[in-house]
Amino acid sequence: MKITRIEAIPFAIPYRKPLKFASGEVHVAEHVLVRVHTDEGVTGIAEAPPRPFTYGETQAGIIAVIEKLFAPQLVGSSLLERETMVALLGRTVGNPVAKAAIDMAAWDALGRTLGLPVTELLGGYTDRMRVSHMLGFDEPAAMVAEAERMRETYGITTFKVKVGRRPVELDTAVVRALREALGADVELYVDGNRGWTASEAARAMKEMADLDLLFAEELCPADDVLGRRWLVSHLDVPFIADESAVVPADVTREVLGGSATAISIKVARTGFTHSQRVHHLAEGLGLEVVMGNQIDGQLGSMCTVAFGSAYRLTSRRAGELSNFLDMADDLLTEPLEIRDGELVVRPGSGIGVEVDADKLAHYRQDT
Ligand code: MUC
Ligand code: MG
Repeated sequence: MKITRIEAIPFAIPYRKPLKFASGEVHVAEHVLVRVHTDEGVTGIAEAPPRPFTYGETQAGIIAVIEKLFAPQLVGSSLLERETMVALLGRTVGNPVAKAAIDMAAWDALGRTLGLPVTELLGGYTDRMRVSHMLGFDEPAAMVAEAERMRETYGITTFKVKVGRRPVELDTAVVRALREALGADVELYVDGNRGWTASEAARAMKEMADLDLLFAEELCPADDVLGRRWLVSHLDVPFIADESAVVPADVTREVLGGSATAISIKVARTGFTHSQRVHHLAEGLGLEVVMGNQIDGQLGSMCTVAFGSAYRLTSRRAGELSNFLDMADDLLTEPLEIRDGELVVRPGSGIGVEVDADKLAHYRQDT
Protein backbone atom coordinates (compact mmCIF):
# COMPACT_ATOMS: atom_id res chain seq x y z
CA MET A 1 0.00 0.00 0.00
CA LYS A 2 2.97 2.34 -0.44
CA ILE A 3 2.86 5.32 -2.80
CA THR A 4 5.50 4.94 -5.52
CA ARG A 5 4.63 7.83 -7.86
CA ILE A 6 2.26 10.80 -8.18
CA GLU A 7 1.44 12.14 -11.65
CA ALA A 8 -0.09 15.54 -12.46
CA ILE A 9 -1.45 15.64 -16.01
CA PRO A 10 -2.85 18.87 -17.51
CA PHE A 11 -5.89 18.56 -19.74
CA ALA A 12 -8.31 20.99 -21.39
CA ILE A 13 -11.93 20.41 -22.41
CA PRO A 14 -14.01 23.34 -23.70
CA TYR A 15 -17.36 24.35 -22.28
CA ARG A 16 -20.28 24.42 -24.72
CA LYS A 17 -21.56 27.36 -22.73
CA PRO A 18 -19.26 29.36 -20.45
CA LEU A 19 -20.26 29.77 -16.81
CA LYS A 20 -20.20 33.40 -15.64
CA PHE A 21 -20.48 34.65 -12.06
CA ALA A 22 -19.46 37.68 -9.98
CA SER A 23 -15.85 36.61 -9.30
CA GLY A 24 -14.97 35.16 -12.72
CA GLU A 25 -15.95 33.04 -15.69
CA VAL A 26 -14.94 29.65 -17.06
CA HIS A 27 -14.76 28.90 -20.80
CA VAL A 28 -12.45 25.88 -20.85
CA ALA A 29 -11.98 23.24 -18.16
CA GLU A 30 -8.18 23.50 -17.85
CA HIS A 31 -7.87 20.96 -15.05
CA VAL A 32 -5.21 18.56 -13.76
CA LEU A 33 -5.68 14.79 -13.55
CA VAL A 34 -3.84 13.49 -10.49
CA ARG A 35 -2.82 9.82 -10.37
CA VAL A 36 -1.42 8.18 -7.25
CA HIS A 37 0.39 4.89 -8.00
CA THR A 38 1.23 2.22 -5.43
CA ASP A 39 3.68 -0.66 -5.12
CA GLU A 40 0.78 -3.11 -5.59
CA GLY A 41 0.09 -1.74 -9.08
CA VAL A 42 -3.01 0.20 -8.00
CA THR A 43 -3.70 3.70 -9.37
CA GLY A 44 -6.02 6.16 -7.64
CA ILE A 45 -7.39 9.16 -9.56
CA ALA A 46 -8.79 12.62 -8.84
CA GLU A 47 -9.31 15.92 -10.62
CA ALA A 48 -7.91 19.34 -9.65
CA PRO A 49 -9.89 22.32 -11.06
CA PRO A 50 -7.73 25.47 -10.60
CA ARG A 51 -9.70 28.58 -9.62
CA PRO A 52 -7.23 31.48 -9.58
CA PHE A 53 -9.98 34.02 -8.80
CA THR A 54 -10.93 32.12 -5.64
CA TYR A 55 -7.84 30.32 -4.28
CA GLY A 56 -4.97 31.74 -6.38
CA GLU A 57 -3.98 28.43 -7.96
CA THR A 58 -3.34 27.89 -11.69
CA GLN A 59 -3.04 24.73 -13.76
CA ALA A 60 0.75 25.23 -14.13
CA GLY A 61 1.09 26.03 -10.41
CA ILE A 62 -0.77 22.89 -9.35
CA ILE A 63 1.49 20.73 -11.52
CA ALA A 64 4.63 22.47 -10.23
CA VAL A 65 3.74 22.16 -6.55
CA ILE A 66 2.80 18.48 -6.95
CA GLU A 67 5.93 17.58 -8.92
CA LYS A 68 8.41 19.68 -6.98
CA LEU A 69 7.10 19.51 -3.40
CA PHE A 70 4.23 17.11 -2.72
CA ALA A 71 5.23 14.02 -4.72
CA PRO A 72 8.77 13.84 -3.27
CA GLN A 73 7.34 14.29 0.26
CA LEU A 74 4.67 11.60 -0.09
CA VAL A 75 6.39 8.84 -2.07
CA GLY A 76 7.02 5.97 0.34
CA SER A 77 3.96 6.77 2.52
CA SER A 78 1.37 4.05 3.13
CA LEU A 79 -2.19 4.79 1.97
CA LEU A 80 -3.24 4.10 5.56
CA GLU A 81 -1.13 7.01 6.85
CA ARG A 82 -3.63 9.64 5.79
CA GLU A 83 -3.05 11.89 8.80
CA THR A 84 0.72 11.75 8.25
CA MET A 85 0.19 12.68 4.60
CA VAL A 86 -2.06 15.60 5.58
CA ALA A 87 0.62 16.78 8.01
CA LEU A 88 3.30 16.55 5.30
CA LEU A 89 1.13 18.51 2.84
CA GLY A 90 0.39 21.02 5.61
CA ARG A 91 4.06 22.05 5.72
CA THR A 92 3.30 24.06 2.57
CA VAL A 93 0.80 26.89 2.99
CA GLY A 94 -2.03 27.40 0.48
CA ASN A 95 -2.48 25.20 -2.60
CA PRO A 96 -5.79 23.71 -1.38
CA VAL A 97 -6.88 22.28 -4.73
CA ALA A 98 -3.54 20.53 -5.40
CA LYS A 99 -3.58 19.03 -1.88
CA ALA A 100 -7.24 17.99 -2.17
CA ALA A 101 -6.69 16.11 -5.43
CA ILE A 102 -3.77 14.14 -3.96
CA ASP A 103 -5.85 13.32 -0.89
CA MET A 104 -8.82 12.09 -2.95
CA ALA A 105 -6.61 10.08 -5.35
CA ALA A 106 -5.00 8.42 -2.29
CA TRP A 107 -8.47 7.54 -0.91
CA ASP A 108 -9.43 6.17 -4.35
CA ALA A 109 -6.27 4.04 -4.37
CA LEU A 110 -7.06 2.83 -0.83
CA GLY A 111 -10.59 1.84 -1.84
CA ARG A 112 -9.32 0.01 -4.92
CA THR A 113 -6.68 -1.78 -2.83
CA LEU A 114 -9.25 -2.92 -0.26
CA GLY A 115 -11.93 -3.63 -2.89
CA LEU A 116 -14.33 -1.21 -1.14
CA PRO A 117 -16.18 1.96 -2.22
CA VAL A 118 -14.73 5.18 -0.80
CA THR A 119 -18.21 6.41 0.17
CA GLU A 120 -18.58 3.39 2.47
CA LEU A 121 -15.11 3.89 3.94
CA LEU A 122 -16.09 7.50 4.66
CA GLY A 123 -19.48 6.90 6.24
CA GLY A 124 -21.87 4.86 4.07
CA TYR A 125 -25.04 6.77 4.98
CA THR A 126 -26.76 6.48 1.56
CA ASP A 127 -25.81 5.86 -2.07
CA ARG A 128 -27.19 8.98 -3.77
CA MET A 129 -27.66 12.72 -3.74
CA ARG A 130 -30.33 15.03 -5.07
CA VAL A 131 -28.84 17.41 -7.64
CA SER A 132 -28.90 21.21 -7.53
CA HIS A 133 -28.10 23.00 -10.79
CA MET A 134 -26.09 26.25 -10.81
CA LEU A 135 -27.33 28.93 -13.23
CA GLY A 136 -24.64 31.38 -14.44
CA PHE A 137 -25.24 35.01 -15.51
CA ASP A 138 -27.47 35.52 -18.53
CA GLU A 139 -30.69 37.23 -19.53
CA PRO A 140 -33.76 36.21 -17.46
CA ALA A 141 -35.40 34.35 -20.38
CA ALA A 142 -32.26 32.31 -21.09
CA MET A 143 -31.81 31.38 -17.41
CA VAL A 144 -35.47 30.36 -17.15
CA ALA A 145 -35.13 28.26 -20.33
CA GLU A 146 -32.04 26.52 -18.93
CA ALA A 147 -33.78 25.74 -15.63
CA GLU A 148 -36.84 24.40 -17.47
CA ARG A 149 -34.62 22.19 -19.64
CA MET A 150 -32.83 20.86 -16.53
CA ARG A 151 -36.13 20.04 -14.86
CA GLU A 152 -37.59 18.41 -17.96
CA THR A 153 -34.50 16.45 -19.01
CA TYR A 154 -32.95 15.50 -15.66
CA GLY A 155 -35.72 15.98 -13.11
CA ILE A 156 -33.71 18.67 -11.27
CA THR A 157 -35.88 20.84 -8.99
CA THR A 158 -33.25 22.79 -7.00
CA PHE A 159 -31.44 25.76 -8.57
CA LYS A 160 -28.64 27.99 -7.34
CA VAL A 161 -28.79 31.35 -9.10
CA LYS A 162 -25.61 33.36 -9.54
CA VAL A 163 -26.11 36.98 -8.43
CA GLY A 164 -23.82 39.89 -7.56
CA ARG A 165 -24.23 42.12 -10.64
CA ARG A 166 -24.95 45.83 -10.58
CA PRO A 167 -27.57 47.19 -10.48
CA VAL A 168 -29.00 44.49 -8.24
CA GLU A 169 -32.22 44.52 -10.30
CA LEU A 170 -30.36 42.63 -13.05
CA ASP A 171 -30.32 39.63 -10.72
CA THR A 172 -33.51 40.09 -8.74
CA ALA A 173 -35.41 40.13 -12.06
CA VAL A 174 -33.90 36.73 -12.91
CA VAL A 175 -34.86 35.17 -9.57
CA ARG A 176 -38.39 36.57 -9.87
CA ALA A 177 -38.69 35.23 -13.44
CA LEU A 178 -37.50 31.80 -12.29
CA ARG A 179 -40.01 31.65 -9.42
CA GLU A 180 -42.84 32.77 -11.69
CA ALA A 181 -41.97 30.29 -14.45
CA LEU A 182 -41.08 27.28 -12.28
CA GLY A 183 -43.72 27.67 -9.57
CA ALA A 184 -43.67 27.17 -5.83
CA ASP A 185 -42.32 23.62 -5.83
CA VAL A 186 -38.74 24.26 -6.93
CA GLU A 187 -36.03 25.22 -4.43
CA LEU A 188 -34.17 28.47 -5.27
CA TYR A 189 -31.14 30.03 -3.60
CA VAL A 190 -28.64 32.70 -4.59
CA ASP A 191 -24.82 32.98 -4.61
CA GLY A 192 -23.17 36.39 -4.95
CA ASN A 193 -19.49 35.35 -4.98
CA ARG A 194 -18.76 38.52 -2.96
CA GLY A 195 -20.05 40.77 -5.77
CA TRP A 196 -22.26 43.11 -3.72
CA THR A 197 -21.68 45.34 -0.74
CA ALA A 198 -23.59 44.47 2.41
CA SER A 199 -26.13 47.22 1.77
CA GLU A 200 -26.64 46.20 -1.88
CA ALA A 201 -27.16 42.64 -0.72
CA ALA A 202 -29.66 43.75 1.92
CA ARG A 203 -31.61 45.71 -0.71
CA ALA A 204 -31.62 42.78 -3.12
CA MET A 205 -32.76 40.34 -0.43
CA LYS A 206 -35.56 42.74 0.58
CA GLU A 207 -36.67 42.90 -3.03
CA MET A 208 -36.73 39.08 -3.17
CA ALA A 209 -38.42 38.65 0.23
CA ASP A 210 -41.56 37.14 -1.34
CA LEU A 211 -39.65 34.62 -3.50
CA ASP A 212 -39.20 31.94 -0.80
CA LEU A 213 -35.42 31.61 -1.07
CA LEU A 214 -33.76 28.65 0.62
CA PHE A 215 -30.32 30.18 1.28
CA ALA A 216 -28.12 33.16 0.44
CA GLU A 217 -24.41 32.49 -0.22
CA GLU A 218 -21.38 34.83 -0.10
CA LEU A 219 -23.41 37.89 -1.12
CA CYS A 220 -20.69 40.28 0.09
CA PRO A 221 -17.02 39.80 1.11
CA ALA A 222 -16.29 38.24 4.50
CA ASP A 223 -13.48 40.81 4.83
CA ASP A 224 -16.13 43.54 5.16
CA VAL A 225 -16.40 42.15 8.64
CA LEU A 226 -18.96 44.39 10.33
CA GLY A 227 -21.00 44.91 7.16
CA ARG A 228 -21.32 41.18 6.62
CA ARG A 229 -22.21 40.53 10.27
CA TRP A 230 -24.90 43.20 10.02
CA LEU A 231 -26.26 41.68 6.79
CA VAL A 232 -26.37 38.13 8.18
CA SER A 233 -28.13 39.32 11.35
CA HIS A 234 -30.86 40.95 9.24
CA LEU A 235 -31.60 37.98 6.95
CA ASP A 236 -34.30 35.42 7.61
CA VAL A 237 -32.60 32.66 5.56
CA PRO A 238 -29.36 30.80 6.37
CA PHE A 239 -26.29 32.57 4.98
CA ILE A 240 -23.80 30.12 3.45
CA ALA A 241 -20.07 30.72 3.75
CA ASP A 242 -18.38 29.20 0.69
CA GLU A 243 -14.99 30.60 -0.37
CA SER A 244 -14.67 32.48 2.96
CA ALA A 245 -14.76 29.25 5.01
CA VAL A 246 -12.58 26.53 3.50
CA VAL A 247 -10.96 24.86 6.52
CA PRO A 248 -12.37 24.26 10.02
CA ALA A 249 -10.66 27.34 11.47
CA ASP A 250 -12.36 29.54 8.84
CA VAL A 251 -15.73 27.95 9.58
CA THR A 252 -15.30 28.52 13.32
CA ARG A 253 -14.24 32.14 12.77
CA GLU A 254 -17.03 33.02 10.34
CA VAL A 255 -19.81 31.28 12.24
CA LEU A 256 -18.85 32.34 15.76
CA GLY A 257 -18.26 35.87 14.45
CA GLY A 258 -21.83 35.99 13.12
CA SER A 259 -20.79 36.23 9.45
CA ALA A 260 -22.31 32.91 8.35
CA THR A 261 -25.01 30.51 9.51
CA ALA A 262 -24.48 27.62 7.04
CA ILE A 263 -21.53 26.26 5.04
CA SER A 264 -20.59 24.83 1.68
CA ILE A 265 -18.26 21.83 1.56
CA LYS A 266 -16.29 21.41 -1.68
CA VAL A 267 -14.13 18.31 -1.87
CA ALA A 268 -12.20 19.94 -4.74
CA ARG A 269 -10.57 22.24 -2.15
CA THR A 270 -10.61 20.13 1.04
CA GLY A 271 -10.32 16.60 -0.34
CA PHE A 272 -11.97 13.87 1.71
CA THR A 273 -9.79 14.10 4.82
CA HIS A 274 -10.26 17.83 5.50
CA SER A 275 -13.87 17.71 4.30
CA GLN A 276 -14.51 15.14 7.04
CA ARG A 277 -13.18 17.60 9.61
CA VAL A 278 -15.38 20.39 8.21
CA HIS A 279 -18.40 18.07 8.21
CA HIS A 280 -17.88 16.98 11.82
CA LEU A 281 -17.44 20.58 12.93
CA ALA A 282 -20.62 21.65 11.09
CA GLU A 283 -22.53 18.82 12.70
CA GLY A 284 -21.24 19.81 16.12
CA LEU A 285 -22.15 23.45 15.56
CA GLY A 286 -25.59 22.53 14.19
CA LEU A 287 -25.07 24.14 10.78
CA GLU A 288 -26.80 23.36 7.51
CA VAL A 289 -24.42 22.09 4.84
CA VAL A 290 -24.57 22.20 1.04
CA MET A 291 -22.17 20.12 -1.05
CA GLY A 292 -20.79 22.74 -3.45
CA ASN A 293 -19.37 22.60 -6.97
CA GLN A 294 -16.03 24.07 -7.98
CA ILE A 295 -17.13 23.81 -11.62
CA ASP A 296 -15.95 20.20 -11.54
CA GLY A 297 -15.76 17.69 -14.36
CA GLN A 298 -17.34 14.25 -14.02
CA LEU A 299 -14.53 12.79 -11.91
CA GLY A 300 -14.74 15.71 -9.48
CA SER A 301 -18.55 15.49 -9.42
CA MET A 302 -18.36 11.79 -8.55
CA CYS A 303 -15.96 12.62 -5.71
CA THR A 304 -18.59 15.06 -4.39
CA VAL A 305 -21.29 12.37 -4.62
CA ALA A 306 -19.04 9.87 -2.82
CA PHE A 307 -18.48 12.30 0.06
CA GLY A 308 -21.96 13.81 0.14
CA SER A 309 -23.65 10.39 0.22
CA ALA A 310 -21.47 9.27 3.11
CA TYR A 311 -23.23 11.37 5.78
CA ARG A 312 -26.78 12.32 6.73
CA LEU A 313 -25.98 16.02 7.01
CA THR A 314 -24.32 16.31 3.58
CA SER A 315 -26.97 14.26 1.76
CA ARG A 316 -29.95 16.10 3.27
CA ARG A 317 -29.79 19.03 0.85
CA ALA A 318 -29.40 18.81 -2.93
CA GLY A 319 -25.69 18.93 -3.92
CA GLU A 320 -24.32 21.12 -6.72
CA LEU A 321 -23.41 18.34 -9.13
CA SER A 322 -24.49 19.21 -12.65
CA ASN A 323 -22.04 21.71 -14.13
CA PHE A 324 -20.26 18.95 -16.05
CA LEU A 325 -23.34 18.93 -18.31
CA ASP A 326 -22.06 22.16 -19.90
CA MET A 327 -18.70 20.62 -20.90
CA ALA A 328 -18.29 19.50 -24.52
CA ASP A 329 -16.83 16.13 -23.42
CA ASP A 330 -15.20 14.43 -20.42
CA LEU A 331 -12.57 11.86 -19.51
CA LEU A 332 -14.61 9.01 -18.07
CA THR A 333 -15.25 5.66 -19.75
CA GLU A 334 -18.92 5.78 -18.68
CA PRO A 335 -20.46 9.26 -18.54
CA LEU A 336 -22.39 10.21 -15.39
CA GLU A 337 -26.16 10.20 -15.74
CA ILE A 338 -28.52 12.36 -13.71
CA ARG A 339 -31.91 10.62 -13.46
CA ASP A 340 -35.02 11.78 -11.60
CA GLY A 341 -32.95 14.64 -10.21
CA GLU A 342 -30.40 12.32 -8.57
CA LEU A 343 -26.84 11.11 -9.02
CA VAL A 344 -26.11 7.66 -7.65
CA VAL A 345 -22.74 6.38 -6.39
CA ARG A 346 -21.12 4.02 -8.89
CA PRO A 347 -20.77 0.45 -7.65
CA GLY A 348 -17.22 -0.80 -7.42
CA SER A 349 -14.17 0.01 -5.40
CA GLY A 350 -12.67 3.47 -4.82
CA ILE A 351 -14.62 6.33 -6.39
CA GLY A 352 -16.01 3.81 -8.90
CA VAL A 353 -15.06 5.53 -12.15
CA GLU A 354 -12.31 5.02 -14.78
CA VAL A 355 -10.53 7.39 -17.14
CA ASP A 356 -10.81 6.56 -20.86
CA ALA A 357 -7.23 6.27 -22.20
CA ASP A 358 -8.15 7.57 -25.68
CA LYS A 359 -9.96 10.60 -24.29
CA LEU A 360 -7.07 11.41 -21.98
CA ALA A 361 -4.63 11.09 -24.91
CA HIS A 362 -6.84 13.49 -26.89
CA TYR A 363 -7.30 16.17 -24.21
CA ARG A 364 -4.00 16.05 -22.32
CA GLN A 365 -1.77 19.06 -22.96
CA ASP A 366 1.66 17.68 -22.04
CA THR A 367 2.31 15.45 -25.07
C1 MUC B 1 -19.59 28.69 -6.27
O1 MUC B 1 -20.35 28.15 -5.48
O2 MUC B 1 -19.12 29.77 -5.95
C2 MUC B 1 -17.63 29.62 -8.61
C3 MUC B 1 -16.32 29.81 -8.29
C4 MUC B 1 -15.88 28.68 -7.59
O3 MUC B 1 -14.76 28.47 -7.10
O4 MUC B 1 -16.90 27.81 -7.46
C5 MUC B 1 -18.00 28.28 -8.21
C6 MUC B 1 -19.31 28.04 -7.59
MG1 MG C 1 -20.31 29.79 -3.99
